[in-house]
Formats: sequence, structure tokens, C-alpha cells
Amino acid sequence: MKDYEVYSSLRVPKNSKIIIRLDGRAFHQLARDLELEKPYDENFYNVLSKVCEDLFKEFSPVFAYAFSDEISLLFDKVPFDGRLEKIDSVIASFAASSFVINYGCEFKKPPAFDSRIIPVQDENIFEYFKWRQDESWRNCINSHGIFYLKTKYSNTEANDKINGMKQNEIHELLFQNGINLNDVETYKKRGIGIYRKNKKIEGFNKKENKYQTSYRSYVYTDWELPIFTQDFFKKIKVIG
Ligand SMILES: Nc1nc2c(ncn2[C@@H]2O[C@H](COP(=O)(O)OP(=O)(O)OP(=O)(O)O)[C@@H](O)[C@H]2O)c(=O)[nH]1
Ligand SMILES: [Mg+2]
Repeated sequence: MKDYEVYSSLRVPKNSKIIIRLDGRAFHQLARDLELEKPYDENFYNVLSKVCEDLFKEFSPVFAYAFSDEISLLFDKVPFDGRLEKIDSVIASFAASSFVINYGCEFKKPPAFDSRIIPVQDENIFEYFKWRQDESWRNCINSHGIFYLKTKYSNTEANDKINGMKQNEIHELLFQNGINLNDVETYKKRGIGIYRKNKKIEGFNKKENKYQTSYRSYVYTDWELPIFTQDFFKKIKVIG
């Protein structure tokens, strides 16, 4: 019967770095069920950051990036011996369980995430995260835009209007009506990043009978991300 498990031999190349991207399944409906605030729900983002932290502590990626209902995890070592089905299923189900635990509320339906694997080279890492961060900014413009238009028009009219508008036109419309997107919280524009930072620890070394400085790393959640650059990824030691 083992022969029927035709996909079990699929493996990610061992010496590759990989990004795993999770995306909430039907979170549009979930947002309705949970009556999430529009355009951005702070509590939802807090839960999303807790899910990233749980994933970080359990699977040790080197960087996580999240916005809306998606999470990208960068691994410099491939987990689960590269077994593709194992990676996708375990990471996605762990994320969904963490989401439920951290929300701590009743759900109408069990939440789920889909998961995909993207092999990357060092030179593509910045490019990938810039692509997702640009999407976060587009999402910020669109969700504020549709939220504003729905205060003026019916849902159908608002959707039709926004579909016919370019990003700079939505930005301008909001600005003319007293909403300056440059002033909204950074995480809404640029998403959240999770990575390790070093903490300085002063301690007494009994053996050597002297005070010493050492460093311990801890998981840091960055709500004030800069616009991504190559330098940012060098600074947080994700690329050399
Ligand atoms: N109200 C509200 N909704 C949010 C927030 N963040 C994410 N969402 C919802 O999550 C959805 C994510 O978009 P998609 O992933 O494209 O849509 P989906 O319904 O999850 O569909 P699939 O991913 O294809 O299963 C958005 O359309 C929003 O409805 C938030 O802060 N507030
Ligand atoms: Mg989704």
C-alpha cells in the first residue's frame, strides 16, 4: 500500500533556502463571522503576530513577514528533511491551531491556512519580500479606499468604482477627503516582521571571577518595519 503514497517522495533540494507562504482560507468570510474592524482590525493583527511568534519558536525560521491573512517564513535550513508534504501540512496546521488558541474565541468554522514552498537563492530574498511588501501597500490603499467608498455608495457601486481606479487615484481621493495614508500606522502599510535580535547580558563569571558581557538572542516582532532594502536583510543577518 505504501506504493500508493505517490507524492511522499517529493523533496525540497536540501541545500536550498526556502520560503513557506501561508494564506488564510476564506478569511473574507472569517472576517465577517468575527466582525473584524474595517479596514484594519488591530486584534486580528495581534493574533497574526502571535502565530508568527509560535511558528518562530517551534520551527526556527530566520525571518517571518505577515500582512492581511498571509505569513511568509524564510528558512535557511530546510525542515523535515525536505519532505514537501510534511512541511506544507505540519506548518499550515500548526499555524491554524495557533490562530485558534491565540484568538481564544468561538469560530463558526474551523480556520485553515494553505501553504506553498518557494525555493530561493540569497539574491532573490530581498526581491521576494519587496514583492510581498508592495502587495501590503496595495492592500492598504485598496482596503482604505473601499472602506471610504462604501460610506458614500452601495457595496456594488463602491466595488465597481474601486475596480476602475488606479492606486494613485485612490490615494488622491482619500487625501481629498481628509485621509492621509502616509499617516496611518506603519504595520498597516508595511506589514510586520519577526526576526532574532541580540540582548546584552551583564553577568558575573564565577570561574574567571569577573564581570562579563554576553549576548543572547530573542524573537523580536517589528511593528515599525522600514521599506525593505537589501541593507535591511543584511542588518538583521538574513543575507550575508
Ligand atoms: N475586516 C478585516 N478583514 C481583513 C483584515 N485582514 C484581512 N482581512 C480579510 O482577509 C481577506 C484576505 O484576502 P484573500 O486571502 O485574498 O481572501 P480569502 O477570503 O482568504 O480567500 P482565499 O485565500 O482564496 O481562500 C481580505 O479580503 C479581508 O476580507 C482586517 O484587518 N480587517
Ligand atoms: Mg486568504
